[in-house]
Amino acid sequence: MQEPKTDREVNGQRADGEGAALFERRKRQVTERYEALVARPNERIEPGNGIYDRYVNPVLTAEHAPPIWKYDFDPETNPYFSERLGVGGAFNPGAMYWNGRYVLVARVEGADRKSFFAVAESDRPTEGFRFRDRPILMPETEDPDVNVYDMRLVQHEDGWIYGLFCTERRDPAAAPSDLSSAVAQCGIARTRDLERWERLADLKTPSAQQRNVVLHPEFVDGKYAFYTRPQDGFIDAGSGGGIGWGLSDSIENAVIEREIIIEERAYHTVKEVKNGQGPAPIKTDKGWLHIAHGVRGTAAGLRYVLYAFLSDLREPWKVTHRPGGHLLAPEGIERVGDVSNVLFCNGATVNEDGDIHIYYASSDTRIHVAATSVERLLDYVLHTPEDPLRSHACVRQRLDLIERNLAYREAEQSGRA
Ligand code: M1P
Repeated sequence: MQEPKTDREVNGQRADGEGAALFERRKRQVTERYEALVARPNERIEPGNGIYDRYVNPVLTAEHAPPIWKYDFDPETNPYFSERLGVGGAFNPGAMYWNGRYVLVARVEGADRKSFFAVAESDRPTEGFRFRDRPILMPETEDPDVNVYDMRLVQHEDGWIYGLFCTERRDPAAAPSDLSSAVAQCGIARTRDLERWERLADLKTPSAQQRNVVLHPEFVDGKYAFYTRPQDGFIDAGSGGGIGWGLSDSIENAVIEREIIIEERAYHTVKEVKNGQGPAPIKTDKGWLHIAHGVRGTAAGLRYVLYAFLSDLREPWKVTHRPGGHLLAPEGIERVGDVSNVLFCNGATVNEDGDIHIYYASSDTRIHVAATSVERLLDYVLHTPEDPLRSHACVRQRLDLIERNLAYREAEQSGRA
């Protein structure tokens, strides 16, 4: 059968079956392309930097959204097999190693700019992620969210899996002509199976707005403990000096009365403008391993990188090691997307072998993975020197490394090493 070439042909020929041929052809092409993408193997990029290994392909993108989320599969109502509900991005996922599988709860963004959450899983950490058939229909509170995003998944010692996320609503104090001002707060939901979610009250804190709030996985002094990121406005952290910490008696109606800053912003560093806790910290015998994002201003706009730090095992609000500079910064294609020059991470997994997979998103568009281990990240945070905050001191720090290497090389050459 000859395939119709023009829209008029399709409309005119639907009755004799040629329009149906075009529908079937497009459906087949779209489905095959989707299945090939989901099955695509991934490859480690060698030699890496010794701290972690990047992978060639993103693990989850807008194209991983199943065709049934986007297309109407009925030829009567969709003769061209056209997209009806587009998807523009899949990024900033919460992550969890759960029952031997790698689980991501991605922030999926529709073409209408609204984000929603969806579970994607694989039995391999670096490839094979497939979304479940249905995204999460997150229950609302009495004050409905306009937008929800950036879930931090935490398996808490109380037995629940919590999802803490940003809930965004229009600023009720905004003038009628101001259609941009928003208020960000922390939404809280819990589940046992990632299917049925119970929505709890939004977190209350002394700060005007909150984003990047993370639940600590263990009780502290018998209370629920939170990493916060107080901010004056929706974008501007303002007097919100960095990553905060607070305790709440209850999780059903979580209230932080006293919020302290435990990880401050600092002039001329990667966290000059703002910062935020990434995933829940990873417990190790040397302390809690944290991955965070730091933001600085440039002539080209904000630049988001990831950095790491270690906090005390018994007093997790006390930071003990602050390696200088970034852990991961946008490279190559990662630098380009809906909001360019951004790496963001709110999900990492640890398996029974101590392998860590950092699921980071680039430029608010797609999700990548970096593979490392508890040992390697601990080595990084324990042995990377702090940012000495001045060029002169940075050169001294580097000269110290160079001198030790030159001495080592000399010893090696003379057979003493
Ligand atoms: O666009 C970059 C990031 O901006 C926000 O992060 P922060 O509150 O730290 O500025 C969030 O909206 C995040 O989702 C986004 O990736």
